[in-house]
Amino acid sequence: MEEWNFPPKYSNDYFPEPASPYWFRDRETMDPEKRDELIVARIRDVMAYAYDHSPFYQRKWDKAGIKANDIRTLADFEEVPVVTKQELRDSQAKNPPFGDYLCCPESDIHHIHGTSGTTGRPTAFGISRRDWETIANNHARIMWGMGLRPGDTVFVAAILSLYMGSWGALIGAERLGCKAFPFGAGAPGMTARAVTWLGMMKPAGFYSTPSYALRLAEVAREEGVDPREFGIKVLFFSGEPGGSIPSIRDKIQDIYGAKVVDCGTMAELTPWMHASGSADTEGMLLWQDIVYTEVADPNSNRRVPYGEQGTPIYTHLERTSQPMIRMVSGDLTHWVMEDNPCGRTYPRLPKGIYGRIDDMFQIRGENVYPSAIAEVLEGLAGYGGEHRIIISRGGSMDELAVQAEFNGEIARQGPDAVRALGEKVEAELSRVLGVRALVVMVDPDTFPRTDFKAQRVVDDRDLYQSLNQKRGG
Ligand code: 8LH
Repeated sequence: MEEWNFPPKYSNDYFPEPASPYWFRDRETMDPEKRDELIVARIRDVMAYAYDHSPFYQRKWDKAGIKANDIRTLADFEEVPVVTKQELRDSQAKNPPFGDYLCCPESDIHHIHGTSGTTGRPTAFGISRRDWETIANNHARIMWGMGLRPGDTVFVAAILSLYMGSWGALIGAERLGCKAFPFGAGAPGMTARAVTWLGMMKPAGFYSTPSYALRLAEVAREEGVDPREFGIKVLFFSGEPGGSIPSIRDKIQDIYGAKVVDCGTMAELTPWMHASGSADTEGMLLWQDIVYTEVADPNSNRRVPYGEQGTPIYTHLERTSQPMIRMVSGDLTHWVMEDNPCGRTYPRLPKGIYGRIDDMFQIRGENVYPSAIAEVLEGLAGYGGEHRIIISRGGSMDELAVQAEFNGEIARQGPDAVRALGEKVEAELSRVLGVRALVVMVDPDTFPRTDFKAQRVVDDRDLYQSLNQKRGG
């Protein structure tokens, strides 16, 4: 059962040999050049299919003068115009509710999900039953690679609503033959209840955002529970940077006594686990035979060489309801092609996805990512677990201020310890970022915690001025 065709055919009772580290050995370990040839063939298949079924792709490619059959190499594919989130929103506004890139009859839709739509019109995902099963099979395969096995309990600690993260983890666990536990998140008091349930169920697998795993550990400790008692073996995270940031990953691994696996791209690109680490390989592997990923120059939308940084552009090779073909993410990462400890022959994102181009800011000529600040803070003993990043303009240049919590231990030691920690934070930030930040230490638990993705950047000129005055600047 290791076919690789478009549309894909999966048998829902297939399992690899129990001792195999791979679900589909050939697909995962084949010569990358051979895989690239097969990817080109799959790209032609999916493009021909999308052209036949969707006015959206017809318009786009007719205008660019491109046909599926023109694609003979991966370099040819770089000529295909990218798809943006805005185009999807426009298509859905004109052709409600699923847009004219829906490639299956509306009657085939089995699940509706969507973006949160906190700004502007949300995007609706119409997922056919066939695709739902494909996603489940893809995710089961990748979760097998993380070391999860049939019979394991998998605890899903993310909201089960519009968000595809939680559902993707859930259906992967179901297909893998796990005891799937859709615990959810987001209701008042739910984190304390999660502590109780984790203690009762002792799951092998746990899914959430990295921020929420840290939050949960704080609540467990407040309840007098050591998170190691949950007996978790694998924490797999998506939704935000963290799982591939060494200081955060190591801290969480230490707190839970479990392995952290980073995964996840975009809801539109579900099966979103197609970028995922494995039991033996850190960072994220690009499972290119499921979704073909190019790390590209954001100006030219052409691939950058391995070793360089760019934005991921994604192409579904197995979806048939709303296939995304060269969807540009606006995220930032860098990719490498090396031998991977797990033996899979995929390219890898050693530092995961570090953030969005939109979230990057420039301070005196240096590019600064919020995740780099989190990385520094999480690596310092005495950090209280939350912070805010304030970008402002003090005079003619942008300025950076960081409000960081100290922990209870530093609070007990008194003001000298707080001051010393503040100086350490300032020195470390300046060493790592290459720019000076105004650092203000704040009491433990100053900032609210999140049960989803952390939002830490505040773009606020007035706040900068008042903090600077408070600090005597
Ligand atoms: C990430 C990561 C990651 C997502 N490291 N940044 O959770 C996976 C899917 C369902 C998801 O979060 O989709 P959504 O809500 O469309 O958000 C996509 C964005 O989230 C993506 O563009 C990234 O900026 C971020 N993200 N997983 C770092 N493992």
